[in-house]
Amino acid sequence: MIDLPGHLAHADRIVVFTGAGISAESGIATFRAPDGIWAQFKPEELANIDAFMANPERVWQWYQYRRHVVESATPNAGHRAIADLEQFIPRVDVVTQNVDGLHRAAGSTHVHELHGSLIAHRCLECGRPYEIAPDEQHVPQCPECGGLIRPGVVWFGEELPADVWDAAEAATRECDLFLSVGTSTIVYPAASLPFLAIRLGKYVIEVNPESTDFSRYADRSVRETAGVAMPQIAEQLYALRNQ
Ligand code: BJW
Ligand code: ZN
Repeated sequence: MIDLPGHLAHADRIVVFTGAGISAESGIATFRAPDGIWAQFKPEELANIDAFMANPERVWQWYQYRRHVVESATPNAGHRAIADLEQFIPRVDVVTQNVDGLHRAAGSTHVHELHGSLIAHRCLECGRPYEIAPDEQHVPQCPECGGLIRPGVVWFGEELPADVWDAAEAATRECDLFLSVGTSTIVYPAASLPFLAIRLGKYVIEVNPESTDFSRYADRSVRETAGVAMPQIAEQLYALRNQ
């Protein structure tokens, strides 16, 4: 059992900040593990605009493959425990770096997708959203301006969507408890949020089977997978509020 301090009985606003590790138990590979997405493909080769411009078809195929993986994945016990927090915590903001949509699929309602979505697409030229066909094998072109259609994710060197970032930062400033779950905490500006929470004196719990650059700053490090730890944390918070 994970013992949490009694003052968390009054945690009415919780931020759950997540990375690829929360979806590992749904069968979606993380990025930086030895068998992860980038063991074969380096981010600088695929997850940036230069790579797309140099070889749009190659980048498109890679995202097409990942979209298929995500479409057949379902939320795991970690996603579900986070969604269940809404049953007894007045406000739960999920700030995710993930592009797989599994937090919404699990039922979380305040989800801030910092790095966009694998399912959304837009025109590279005019920015209009574009609905892709289920099996779009080649890079489509925008019916309005002829521009190439790109995945709606945030690549290296690109700004995060300003409205999403502002909401994530505001939620961090206003929360009583900040959970950092399944992230290596190395990609910025997202990784600055747990550090901001610490600077503001929030209680911060990290859930990760491995230690990270952030671990020594966290008030509590839980060395477990999200699928094991999150249901226990949710259960503890429920017990604290109802004792
Ligand atoms: C488990 C588990 C289980 C396993 N349970 N846990 C210095 C040099 C060069 C660039 C920079 C620099 N400093 C800062 C930058 C900028 C750059 C950056 O941060 N680079 C760093 C790598 C150094 N950032 C950007 O470019 C960002 N934009 C920006 O800064 O804009 C301003 C600007 C604009 C113009 C010019 C200059 C500045 C944008 C970043 C976008 C990141 N996008 C990606 C790809 C998305 C699309 C796609 O999916 O293809 O987002 S990168 C990739 O990493 C993805 C993830 O969201 C992100 C974070 O990874 P995450 O989620 O932490 O995954 P992993 O794999 O790293 O970790 C998984 C963890 O889970 C591990 O710790 C495991 O132990 C754990 N785990 N199983 C719980 N069961
Ligand atoms: Zn267009």
